[in-house]
Amino acid sequence: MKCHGCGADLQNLHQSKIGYSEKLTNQYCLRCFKMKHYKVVIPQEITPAQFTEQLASLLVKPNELKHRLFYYVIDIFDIELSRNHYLETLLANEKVTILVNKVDLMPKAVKRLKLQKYFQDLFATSPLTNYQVFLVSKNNTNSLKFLQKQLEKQNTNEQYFIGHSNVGKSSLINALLKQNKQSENLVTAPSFHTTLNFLPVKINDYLTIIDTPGLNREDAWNYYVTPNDLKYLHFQKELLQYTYQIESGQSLIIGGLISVNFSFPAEQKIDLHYYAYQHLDIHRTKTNKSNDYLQKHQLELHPEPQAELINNHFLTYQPKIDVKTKRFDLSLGNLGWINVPNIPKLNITVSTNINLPSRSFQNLLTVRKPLV
Ligand SMILES: Nc1nc2c(ncn2[C@@H]2O[C@H](COP(=O)(O)OP(=O)(O)OP(=O)(O)O)[C@@H](O)[C@H]2O)c(=O)[nH]1
Ligand SMILES: [Mg+2]
Repeated sequence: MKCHGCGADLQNLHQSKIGYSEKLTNQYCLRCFKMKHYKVVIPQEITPAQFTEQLASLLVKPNELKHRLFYYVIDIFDIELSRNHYLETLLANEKVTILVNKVDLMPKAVKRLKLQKYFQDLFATSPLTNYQVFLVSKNNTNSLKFLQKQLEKQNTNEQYFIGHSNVGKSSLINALLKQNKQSENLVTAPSFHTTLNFLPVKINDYLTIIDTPGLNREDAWNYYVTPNDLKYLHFQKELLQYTYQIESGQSLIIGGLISVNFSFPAEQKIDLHYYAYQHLDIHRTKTNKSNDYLQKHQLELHPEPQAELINNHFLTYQPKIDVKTKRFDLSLGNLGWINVPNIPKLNITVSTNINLPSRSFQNLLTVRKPLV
């Protein structure tokens, strides 16, 4: 028997291992039962490499007799970090539907067609050769109806929802269950590695979808914030656009995590648009005071870093502005993104006193063409 929440094989021998349940006839393992009913985050001892292997072995062994389809889910609020380039290489010759999830977070004024084109272009430089893009959200009925139609058209029970952990694979399948008046069995959470095994889910008489464990994310803000503040990284409210007129030598401090510092030839001010969660703490200060401010207040700001990860020294990274568009986005993963004018001699640095590998810090910051 598999747990209906996470797909793990139920076992009643080892309480600390995956799939433990007192009775093998239970619908849920103990972990899922607690996560579902008490909304607590329960990390599970897992070896994420196994998930990748499991998925890789499925992908490298093409079964010509079977008609398999892959739905590669990414998170519109965390585009760069929710992509998995290894997975894209494995999928290169498969027919792939890219589900750009969580579009409910985008401001209503943003044209859906424009977003569609953005992702179509973005994936043109990926290894994928046969793909289509759908914009979806567990909170958007129209997108779910459209998705269900597409899924039902395929005459196969081998349709896999795959991708990184936390992009919302199980949430989308739950939303399809709800649309079909079934109970939303799958367990979902703002923490990583909720689904632990492949799990076929019957949506209706014509449609079964296979949920899969999310691939491991090497770099994510989730690893550095207090568990209680994961809600600042995963939320259900439309993003707000904050506009700042910034002078050279000013910084924006974001949560208790980073300071983004701007410098450019004096005299002028620049307009920045920050797209962020409405409850995120953003504070403007002079760059020469920003480190002091962060150190002094960081345990009062949200998202709050884990206290034991705070260092005495600051790590600074200067993202390379390598796009030619008039404006660009400095994407900060699921802390949102700052839309900046691409003026000559603009210098942006980002500092943190969180103890994180400098490679990870770089990966958490991306310069890209403007999303909106
Ligand atoms: N705003 C918004 N949040 C979403 C959406 N879909 C999922 N989420 C949130 O994203 C987080 C992760 O969702 P899950 O469904 O558990 O993600 P998953 O891909 O199944 O993760 P794993 O099981 O670890 O692979 C949860 O906090 C969800 O509430 C969406 O369409 N919109
Ligand atoms: Mg899941």
